[in-house]
Amino acid sequence: MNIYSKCLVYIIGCGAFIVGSTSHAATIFTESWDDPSIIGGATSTNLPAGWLRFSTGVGGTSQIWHPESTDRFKEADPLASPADGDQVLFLTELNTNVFRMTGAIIQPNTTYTLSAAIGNDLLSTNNQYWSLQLWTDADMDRTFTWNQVGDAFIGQEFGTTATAVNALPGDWALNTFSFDSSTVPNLVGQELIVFLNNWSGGAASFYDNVSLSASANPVPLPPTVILFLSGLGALVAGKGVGKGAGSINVPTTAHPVLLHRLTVAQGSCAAWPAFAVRVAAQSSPRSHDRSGHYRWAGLG
Ligand SMILES: [Ca+2]
Ligand SMILES: [Ca+2]
Repeated sequence: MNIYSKCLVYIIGCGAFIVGSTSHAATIFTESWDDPSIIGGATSTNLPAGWLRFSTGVGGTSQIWHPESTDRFKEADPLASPADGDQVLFLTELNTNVFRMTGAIIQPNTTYTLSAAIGNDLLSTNNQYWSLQLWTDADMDRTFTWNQVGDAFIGQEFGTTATAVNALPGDWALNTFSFDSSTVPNLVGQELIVFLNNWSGGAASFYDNVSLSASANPVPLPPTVILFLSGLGALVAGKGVGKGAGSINVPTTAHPVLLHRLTVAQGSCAAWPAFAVRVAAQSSPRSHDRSGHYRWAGLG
């Protein structure tokens, strides 16, 4: 098999894998805290639609802020990426937080990703006590009632963990928390809740570009489809002379469009993509057996 044939088989084989594994993330919501708009330099306690307060620490605030000067962040009007727009969510003091009932009901075999730009401002001493949390409305009362009453904590990205990304002072960094519902199937059917917190007194947390998305987990192609695409690659590649053991049977009625009927003889390679390479290493069909199958003998 020349290098062209090998590449062709690999390309077709890879195509089979990509088709089988591609999924698209669907956005459930995004929040840039820019609506309603407030004047430069001002703060507002009016949260955007959909957001509610759960608790506010002593002396703390949960508010929208429109930084106009660059005393806290290096860029303002607009903010630097991965933040954007002019406004942010600003939380201060112990366990000051907001939550959002997402309306998203957890589906099976789906990965949910919560992401946000997290700011490290130039004036605060501690900006590392933020957290991106996912909960479910386990008691189904359509609001966030914490686990003391019955809602369920799924998990979080917390600012002091090793995987968290804390920006340099004056900058922003993107952080995410992902949850695969296939790992906790008992949560399927419950509503997702997004919870944003500032965990420590004397600390401040800045959030922008909060988003939640859902992506169906990849589903492997059925073996027959992989065989079809791999076998098609074998036919296109044609005259392989590579080494290989085993054989592959093809119905005598086979036509390239019917290659989904390919069956792998016992003992031949079944693992993909090795299978595709092995098939391509076979010669053109030489004979067929009594069961009506063409047979490519393994080549030495
Ligand atoms: Ca913003
Ligand atoms: Ca609840």
